[in-house]
Amino acid sequence: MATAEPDINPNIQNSEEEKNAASGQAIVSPEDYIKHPLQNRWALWFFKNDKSKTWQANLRLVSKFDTVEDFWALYNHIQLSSNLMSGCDYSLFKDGIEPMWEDERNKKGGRWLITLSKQQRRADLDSFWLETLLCLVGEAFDDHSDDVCGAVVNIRTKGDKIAIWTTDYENKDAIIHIGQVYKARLGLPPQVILGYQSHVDTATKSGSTTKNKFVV
Ligand code: MGP
Repeated sequence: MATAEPDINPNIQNSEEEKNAASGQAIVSPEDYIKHPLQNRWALWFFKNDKSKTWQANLRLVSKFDTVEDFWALYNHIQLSSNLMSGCDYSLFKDGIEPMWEDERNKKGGRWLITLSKQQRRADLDSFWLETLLCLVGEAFDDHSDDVCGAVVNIRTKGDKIAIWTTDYENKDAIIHIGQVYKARLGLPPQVILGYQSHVDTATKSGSTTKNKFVV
């Protein structure tokens, strides 16, 4: 009578592995050669402040990636933010969104802004920026990750800045969730207050500060 028992007699039926070993072929599992896909394709941009050019002309696309491996290859290849000259920026945005207020997905949007003291360039800048990148590529904001457009680090003598840009300053639930998760991921204590500002307000501000639409 036929049974459902597998034939486990090694003398009768060699496994694929044994057959390959006998024929000298290497065993390669798909894990070894298939890169790990990210949910989104991302584009890294670099801004270098050349005062003879317009703001937009100073912005350059560096590279795009959509796998974990290609993210690390790019990250390990480029300078740390703390080594950039003052006036430079890195921006990481979803493919198809330009890292500027004018883009369709940014023009009604805003940003959670981290302002760093001069001392924090040495202490926190690189780790905060890496954590920001990991929040983006790892889609850390649950159902609200779709609201994320990208992130920017500004290297400035007066104090560096890091921000996560979201698509709509009226999407309160998404903005608050993103702000709370981001603050926790950076390990910021409760007494540090993060502010969210619309790009419209930033672009039209008259003084040195822009009013916060939300805080966490
Ligand atoms: P910035 O580089 O974001 O900050 O904007 P910075 O250098 O710290 O200056 P501050 O004003 O915040 O103290 C500097 C200037 O770059 C802005 O005033 C704009 O002229 C220009 N700029 C910045 N962004 C993000 C944009 C943008 O998205 N579009 C355009 N057209 N200009 C921008």
